[in-house]
Amino acid sequence: MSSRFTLSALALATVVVVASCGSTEETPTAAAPATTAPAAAPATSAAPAPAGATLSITDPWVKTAKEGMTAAFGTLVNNSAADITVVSGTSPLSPMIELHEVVDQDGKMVMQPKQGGFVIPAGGSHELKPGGDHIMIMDAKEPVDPGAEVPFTLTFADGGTFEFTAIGKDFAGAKEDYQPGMDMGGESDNG
Ligand SMILES: [Cu+2]
Repeated sequence: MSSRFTLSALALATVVVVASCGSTEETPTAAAPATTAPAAAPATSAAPAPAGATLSITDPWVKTAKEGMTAAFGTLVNNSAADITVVSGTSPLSPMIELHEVVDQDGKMVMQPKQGGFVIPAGGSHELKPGGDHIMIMDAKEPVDPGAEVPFTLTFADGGTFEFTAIGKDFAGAKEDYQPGMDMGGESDNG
């Protein structure tokens, strides 16, 4: 009896989380297991739910830019019981999207592709922020204005995907991190 209540509460909580993010997130409708949830599923066996249905992002935004390099940020939230690894991303804004980290290289902060991608722990979150991990847009084909809506698709290690829309936002701090002249970790292209 009590386990049923727990399951119902969990299912409800999941629905609420997805609904609350509806304005910024496109939830895939494929493979929604809600209508066929087994009533007596043992709580210990964590079924491999489709990752796309269990990841969400809080406050997704992309730094405004005229063209060229910029980056997208937000907090990835894993609502599932298994780690989620994001291995790549795409956006109509640019043919070249990379997952970057910022590291201290001899006292100088440089960004570089993050080996293994972004890992969002089960039930946890992973913050993408200026000066830290970010979704790198290498070659924006059009300007990102304040308030612009930029769609992104993230792909997981298991092949699942997650789509969200980031909003264009001015950002003054850490400007040097995202300028074309920045040291890209070995690739010297100083003008
Ligand atoms: Cu970068």
